[in-house]
Amino acid sequence: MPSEVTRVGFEKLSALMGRKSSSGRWLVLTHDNPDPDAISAAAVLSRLIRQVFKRRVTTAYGGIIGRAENREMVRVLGIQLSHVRHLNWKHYKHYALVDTQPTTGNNQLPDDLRPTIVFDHHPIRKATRNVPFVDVRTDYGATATILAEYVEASSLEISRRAATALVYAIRSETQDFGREFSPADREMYDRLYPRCDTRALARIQTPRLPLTYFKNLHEALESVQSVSTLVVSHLGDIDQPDIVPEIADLLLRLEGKTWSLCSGVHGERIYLSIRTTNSRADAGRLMRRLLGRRGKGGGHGMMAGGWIEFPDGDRSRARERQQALAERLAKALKKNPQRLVPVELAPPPADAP
Ligand SMILES: [Mn+2]
Repeated sequence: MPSEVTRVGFEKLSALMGRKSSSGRWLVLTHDNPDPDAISAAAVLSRLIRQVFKRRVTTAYGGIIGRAENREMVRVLGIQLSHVRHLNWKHYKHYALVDTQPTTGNNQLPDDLRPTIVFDHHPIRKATRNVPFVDVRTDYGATATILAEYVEASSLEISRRAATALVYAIRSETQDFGREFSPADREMYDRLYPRCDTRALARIQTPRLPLTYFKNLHEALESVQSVSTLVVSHLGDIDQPDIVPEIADLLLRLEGKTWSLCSGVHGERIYLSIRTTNSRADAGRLMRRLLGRRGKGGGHGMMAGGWIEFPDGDRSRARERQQALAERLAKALKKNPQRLVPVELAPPPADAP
């Protein structure tokens, strides 16, 4: 059943894992503020390493698992994840990056440590070419699909929990196949869906939401701006960066709009997300252009994320800088930045009688 590419990849991976040099502890690492794609793919790779290749392995992430859906997924499916701040890098002999690559600025792997394995679906980076085992498929909608194919190529049974995690990953990453995906994602989804726990899936998709979620949403709606088909919103201090892409997704659903930008302040950084309905766009490149040298970011054609650091940690002019970034995006999209003006969502209060 697995494709030729996966069959060959799995053989290569098995050969690597069979060598004596692959002994010692492994660390499987997601990108920061991991999404369902990164979480499920990392969990599945760890299971392969542990159960098929018989190596000791820890699954870890950096940042915050912020979205209520993602927290629910980890809780309901019992996914074991460690935060990197509780780990000692020296404790591990090998590192695997999942849904991210070296030098992207969105994972915690120290620059002087070279991963042994990279699984991803973002554009390949120069630094990835020196990695012993690489499977990067930019045409895939989800890294989860690649790892699910590896499980199929192995002797491992896909558990109900793993199937549920992978189905949710493919669904959320491709926005129910409304965004970039390949036939492989669709086929994998169809094979996995009958094996997943649909009640758990429903719970993951409609979790209880903390008050801060409504606070952020309110703030975002109060600060909507627009020029032609671009819609923008800025958030002040946020307690978890994941809210930024969530708002960007929501804004893009506004009728008549084809581009959205959301930004928010967290720690020493401004986080940004760009979304577009244009399937021929290159949002990732646009994001990198926007951020310049002070930031890091990237993405796919229709979605991108990144962050930019405050010079000298000076956060006092955050809003000004957020607005400048929005204006730069407007310009890049050939829209007049001066016409980026607030959108009134409710009529102004009627005059008192
Ligand atoms: Mn992904």
